[in-house]
Amino acid sequence: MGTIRLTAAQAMVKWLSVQMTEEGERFIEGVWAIFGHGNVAGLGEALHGVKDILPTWRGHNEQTMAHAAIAYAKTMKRRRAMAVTTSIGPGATNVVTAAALAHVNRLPLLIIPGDVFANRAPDPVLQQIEDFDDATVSANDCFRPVVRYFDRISRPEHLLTALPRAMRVMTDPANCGPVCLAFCQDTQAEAYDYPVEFFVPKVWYIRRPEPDQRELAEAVAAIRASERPLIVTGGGVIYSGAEAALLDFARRHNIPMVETQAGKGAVDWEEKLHFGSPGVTGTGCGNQLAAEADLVIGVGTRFQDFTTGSWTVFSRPGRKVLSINIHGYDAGKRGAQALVSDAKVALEKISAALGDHRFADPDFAAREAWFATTDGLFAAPKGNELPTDAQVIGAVQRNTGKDSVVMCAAGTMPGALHVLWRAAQGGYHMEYGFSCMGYEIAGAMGIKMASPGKHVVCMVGDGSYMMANSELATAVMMGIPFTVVLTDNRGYGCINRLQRATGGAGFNNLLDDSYHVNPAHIDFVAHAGSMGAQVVKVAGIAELEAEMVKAKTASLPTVILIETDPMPGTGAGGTWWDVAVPEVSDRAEVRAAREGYEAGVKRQFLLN
Ligand SMILES: Cc1ncc(C[n+]2csc(CCOP(=O)(O)OP(=O)(O)O)c2C)c(N)n1
Ligand SMILES: [Mg+2]
Repeated sequence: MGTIRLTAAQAMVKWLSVQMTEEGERFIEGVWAIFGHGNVAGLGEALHGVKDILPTWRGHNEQTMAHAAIAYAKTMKRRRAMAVTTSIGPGATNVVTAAALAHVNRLPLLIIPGDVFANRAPDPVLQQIEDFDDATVSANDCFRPVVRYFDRISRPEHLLTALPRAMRVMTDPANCGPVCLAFCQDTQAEAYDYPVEFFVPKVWYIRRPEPDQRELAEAVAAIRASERPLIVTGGGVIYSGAEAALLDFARRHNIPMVETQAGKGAVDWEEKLHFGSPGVTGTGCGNQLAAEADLVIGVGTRFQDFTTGSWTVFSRPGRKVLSINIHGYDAGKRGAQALVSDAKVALEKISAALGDHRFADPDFAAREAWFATTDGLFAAPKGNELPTDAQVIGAVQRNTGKDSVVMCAAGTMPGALHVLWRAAQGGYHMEYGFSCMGYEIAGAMGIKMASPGKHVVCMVGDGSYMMANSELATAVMMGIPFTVVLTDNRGYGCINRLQRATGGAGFNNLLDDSYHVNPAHIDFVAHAGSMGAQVVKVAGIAELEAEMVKAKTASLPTVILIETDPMPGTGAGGTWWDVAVPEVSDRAEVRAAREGYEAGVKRQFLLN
């Protein structure tokens, strides 16, 4: 077929623009870019050349551009992704946090930071860190522990091996995660005669690994031998597209389900066998089932400490854990019985083998009682007191339908939403693997890009808003509307409560408890408004409800600001969480908290 002479940067974007999904779409939807000397001349020129095929978008912060890309990929169930390109130095290291976020959440993200000169001619180039002892180290080496594939492109022909490897990782259901192709600045601009067949369009199928026969038979036997199994639904169910298979499985065999943060929304909350969530942010009825289960069937879950109450909630003596997971790393955790497989295939095969085997009814009355409790928590305050987070959630819940997606990442809201939010199928997006403050605004933008037909509702605390909000201006500029419910409780409310629960004095969390010369006053209305968003401050729950309705049809991002009480927690559900309390302290409160802590530690199962 011959060759085509292109710069390495031109070859990279040409190749990316023909990597396709089974549905006939480009796998890389577009490229977020902030240019600097490390990428403007090489990659920048190349992106301009393909801008009508592979779009480039300009953000305001490399980390949050990557958050938008990650939220997009999560919403697309990992079937499509976005790229982020940065200059060398600070632009690149700004993405390290986001790379870690994508890594822990097992989400695809293509990171293309500029890198130092391969030929070393101008060394040290602006922003080169200069390792005294290792000439091959650059700032981009920070990515190594937080990406699933790292490569440094220091010759144009490296792309012939690096790019297919990058795509393989991003489309591999077991090893899926972020990829970093650190692109030397001079190499980007260097021409090479690439084989023409390198650019033939390629379709990337996401495989569905079948279970091993022996592991499958043993899983079926374990389920048959149990009396009170409980399904723990993780995010893997959603990535596998196993939602319907799971529902069939649960209904056919009458097995109750609880959902992790990543798994929430796999099954509509109205399903009778759906008992909410387990663990630290678990529902009362879900944790009751967790305590009684003799077999915990994890499906696509990492068994993170919030799910397991730091390994205290599955407390029935002799109970077993069966972990159905696409990766052996998760399937074998804590001595669990492993079934390494795609979730959908595994559930279908187990169900076929179980035939008409049915379990006794779970305690449906406990489920009803739970929803009655949360109705009470959702009710608006009677007097003039500041609303709680639960009351804000109630108001948002009453004014959003099954076509909405509620999203969040850090603060009080993730826990409160996990335990209280009644999610329609596909209506919940929580980044609770890294729980990264500052994911919210950019993440909401990414979700809306992936699902323009949905009403995206971003719940964000004042602390997380202050950490990263500038993509609000990007969303305005790109005409991407979503609703931001900004709860201002004047500080890091959840950590203040955690501090007090561990015996600490209120210190350095709420604004008023922190060192200050002048009392903090942040004018969020002016702040968000200055970026072009529609902003309204509401006086209470009734006004919040009215503004939620208006925001749904807005063509601009809308920020609804509401002042809330930092002190109340969720008010129901939950379990112990392992947060180490000091063993010695002058404070009596700490000593008392330590006693409670030691009692909790005694309940932990270190091995299944
Ligand atoms: C980047 C980052 N830094 C620190 C934390 C630890 N952390 C978790 S929640 C939180 C405070 C969140 O405050 P805010 O967004 O106002 O929520 P609130 O609990 O007050 O509703 C902090 C500091 C984190 N999750 N992410
Ligand atoms: Mg706050």
